[in-house]
Amino acid sequence: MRPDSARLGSARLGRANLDRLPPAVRRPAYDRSRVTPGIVHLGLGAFHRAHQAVVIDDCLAAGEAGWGIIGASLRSPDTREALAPQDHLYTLAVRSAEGTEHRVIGALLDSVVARENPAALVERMSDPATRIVSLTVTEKGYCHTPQTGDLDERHPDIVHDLNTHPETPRSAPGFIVAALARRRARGLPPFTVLCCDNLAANGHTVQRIVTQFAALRSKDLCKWIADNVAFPSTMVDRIVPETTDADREAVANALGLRDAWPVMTEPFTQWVVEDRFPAGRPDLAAAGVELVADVKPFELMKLRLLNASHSALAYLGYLAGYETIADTMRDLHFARLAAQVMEDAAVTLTMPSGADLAAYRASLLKRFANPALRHRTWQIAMDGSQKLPQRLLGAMQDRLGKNLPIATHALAVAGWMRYVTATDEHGRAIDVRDPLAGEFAALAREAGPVAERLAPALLGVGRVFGPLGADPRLREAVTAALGSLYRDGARQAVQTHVSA
Ligand code: CS2
Repeated sequence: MRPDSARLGSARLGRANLDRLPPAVRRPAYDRSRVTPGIVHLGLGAFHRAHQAVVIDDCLAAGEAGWGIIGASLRSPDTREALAPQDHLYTLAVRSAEGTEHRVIGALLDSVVARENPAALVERMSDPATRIVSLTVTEKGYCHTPQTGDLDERHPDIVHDLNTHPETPRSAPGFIVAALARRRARGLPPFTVLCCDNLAANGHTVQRIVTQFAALRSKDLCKWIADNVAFPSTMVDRIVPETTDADREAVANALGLRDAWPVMTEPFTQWVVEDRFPAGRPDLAAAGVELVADVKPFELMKLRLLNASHSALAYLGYLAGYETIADTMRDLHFARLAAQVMEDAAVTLTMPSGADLAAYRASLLKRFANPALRHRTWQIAMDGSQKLPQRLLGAMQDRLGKNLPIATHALAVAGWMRYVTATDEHGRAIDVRDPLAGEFAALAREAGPVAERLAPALLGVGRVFGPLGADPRLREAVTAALGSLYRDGARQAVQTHVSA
């Protein structure tokens, strides 16, 4: 037993002991027993709990008692097991150089594990009270090809859901279509589908995936969905590192109670949403959400400035031996590289009206450098095959269209290539997490550590690069950058690049 747990005993955060919390800890400012569910959220990870659920907590505090959240984990029971014994209450710890603020969130009312009981989730989504189904299932959770935005009909979960288990699915598109079909059969209006993942044009993309899936089940259902279901696009932004045991200890010390799964985040939070909710919505604007007619400029700004430079720092920083983004940013050459990725991407963007590019970029650099946030480069490096197109490749294509150089983005892509070889600069294994990791490792084995062979081999993976992979200018730039990584190592290659 750790000394802290001994001191704190086994008292666990829960409904019964909310008033034992120290005064500095904020708690739900409403009567939770009066709150009823209005939202089903798919993908009950830390990101949702540190972002949308906090906004909903504010809405509940403003008296909108009909918008509580039922959270669904698609696969793992871990979150339910951590949160059910504490009445689904959990702590949000907001960290900055100035210190940590703690707040207990009450918006999550219950949770389900889809894999254990898919029928119960479909039924919950089909309940007349469910008016919004929101999602944070990560890029790969949509079972699509990021390069084209189309449903991947050969994805094992899609095959499972379509061919044999339409009523007890596994995939996010499978659940949405099963529940919409049931609502239609019962004469109920549909819910609004609210994608909160970092996909390009996320609402449109999910609409396309869902209607493609539905078309494979029934033409009529597909038409009903196309005519009746709203898929507003959203831009969500808050940095949420994985919770560690050290974080749990720190939160337990601040609360005087144990919380099995608190979430750690930064002070910054932003949510921009297209205002299309035919089935109703809480007063999101009163909770600080920006409701707009078109999210696209916000989305592109975030993907190409924040997420692109995040990925560049993650791959190259990891290779250089930095554990976190803040560590990477302390190396001024890497900080300059992040600024350069943003600068090069900026010329491909139409900024949202009213947005101040210089201030936005400065705030990103400051957020990345937040010393109190231990955001691991390894965490962000995950699932690159699903992230590269919307973060880096779109901007490269646009720059090539304007005959502008792409060396900075090429270095980031080369960093990804070097990373997915699964062996670091000291010959140690890298734990590469990516649905295509096996394919990348096989290509890397075949090519060997030779930029001229490895770069074209990986650029030939059509599901990631599409036709852009065949562009000779891209091939040349990426091969040169990968060559510098093999020759000099990531630290030196970044320094040389930013000093040129
Ligand atoms: C990160 C994002 O893990 C990643 O790929 O780039 O999760 C990033 O932290 C969020 O999009 C910030 O809003």
